[in-house]
Amino acid sequence: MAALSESTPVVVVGAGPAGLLLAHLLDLEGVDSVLLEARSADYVLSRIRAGVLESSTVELLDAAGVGDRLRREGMEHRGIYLQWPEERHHLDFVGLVGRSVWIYGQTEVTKDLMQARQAAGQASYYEVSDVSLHGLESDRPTVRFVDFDGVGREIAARAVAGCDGFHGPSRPSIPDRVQQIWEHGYPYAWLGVLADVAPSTDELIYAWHPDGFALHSMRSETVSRLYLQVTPDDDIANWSDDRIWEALAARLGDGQNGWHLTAGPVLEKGILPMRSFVATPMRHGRLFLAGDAAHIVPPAGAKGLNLAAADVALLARALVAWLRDGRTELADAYSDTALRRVWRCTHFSWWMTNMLHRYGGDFDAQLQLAQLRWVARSDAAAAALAENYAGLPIGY
Ligand code: FAS
Ligand code: PHB
Repeated sequence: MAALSESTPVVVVGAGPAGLLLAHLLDLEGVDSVLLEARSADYVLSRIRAGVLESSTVELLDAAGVGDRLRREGMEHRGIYLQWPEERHHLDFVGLVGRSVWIYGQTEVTKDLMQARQAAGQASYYEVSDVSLHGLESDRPTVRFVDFDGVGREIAARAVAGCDGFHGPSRPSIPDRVQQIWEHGYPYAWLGVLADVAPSTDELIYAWHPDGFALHSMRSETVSRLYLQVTPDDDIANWSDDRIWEALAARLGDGQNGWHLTAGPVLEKGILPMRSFVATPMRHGRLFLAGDAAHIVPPAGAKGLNLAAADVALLARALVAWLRDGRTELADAYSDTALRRVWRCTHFSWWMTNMLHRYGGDFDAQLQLAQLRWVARSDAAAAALAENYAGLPIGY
């Protein structure tokens, strides 16, 4: 049976933060889109992912009219703590570079954007399958898929936005002859826990320790998010809640200068692999990639979600200029412009990861400690970290 067909200016594949934010930014400028998502909305909302928003991301969400709840329920942080045995130093981002960061879960950002999508009344298909992209090198690309009811559909568009994450169909739709892949693996992973206990710190603690890295983050005044460095092949079954809290206490310096880590019920735990990955170019014909579909960064720099937001801020401007106003220069420059920030954030995330995770021998450890002392004691070095962490201006 022939597929039901329709057309729209932009098909957005993927309803993660990149796809939802792009569709919303386009809608604000009067550019219609159809959003396709393989999972149910509830499933997308149930995923525990990022939690730190750069100031540029917060400004973007504000400007897009979806920042109110963030401002009400999010937590503004002036900076972070860097920790190693016997030492903990606060880096005051506001003092160093005049920019703060906000703690507001990716789940909450996604919820706000889904509500905005609903309010906009634009077409969204959840729980689709067999998504395939066609005619990307023509001026009338199409996306085929099977909808929730099992009906085959085909949507013709002027542009396709691949916001379908690392495992989506968009990036692989770019021919190998055009695409270049840059990849770097890490000999460790993160064990992450979500715990129903008030954070034991007012701002995030990044800790270097001989046993491995640890991070004390949070989601609210009552829910903590914490991470431990583990080996990539480790199994979560090896980690009882007690063992997790013992390791966190040791690595975060429980008892140091009277500070104590308060343990609590573990709501969710899992092991997160780690890699740096960049696919270039981020545009091929009428296909534009954004977010994890084009790049993956290790989470130590808290860049994943923020880089996705920066991509779609650029892409929305480019598509509006082209599809509504007939000007193609921003769309033609999209890949090069976005990749400038992508490589900056890829470098920063690699640098934070290498500085804070145990690997190699004692000489490597001494180099890491020398680097940490430098960042903690040199305003110039601290400002460089702060500038990258708090977020470079969109369009950097
Ligand atoms: P996403 O992966 O969020 O969204 C892509 C969407 O496309 C998904 O909803 C997917 O279901 C959909 N899709 C896939 N295939 C499809 C198809 N065939 N058809 C239709 N839709 C399809 N960053 C941090 O800073 N801190 C963290 O702690 C952190 N934790 C993370 C944990 C995990 C397990 C992962 C994977 C990432 C984590 N990140 C973290 C990074 C994360 O925040 C990403 O950078 C962010 O989700 C990127 O957003 P998107 O590009 O929208 O991709
Ligand atoms: C988180 O809160 O999930 C988080 C915070 C900072 C990171 C990574 C993850 O660097």
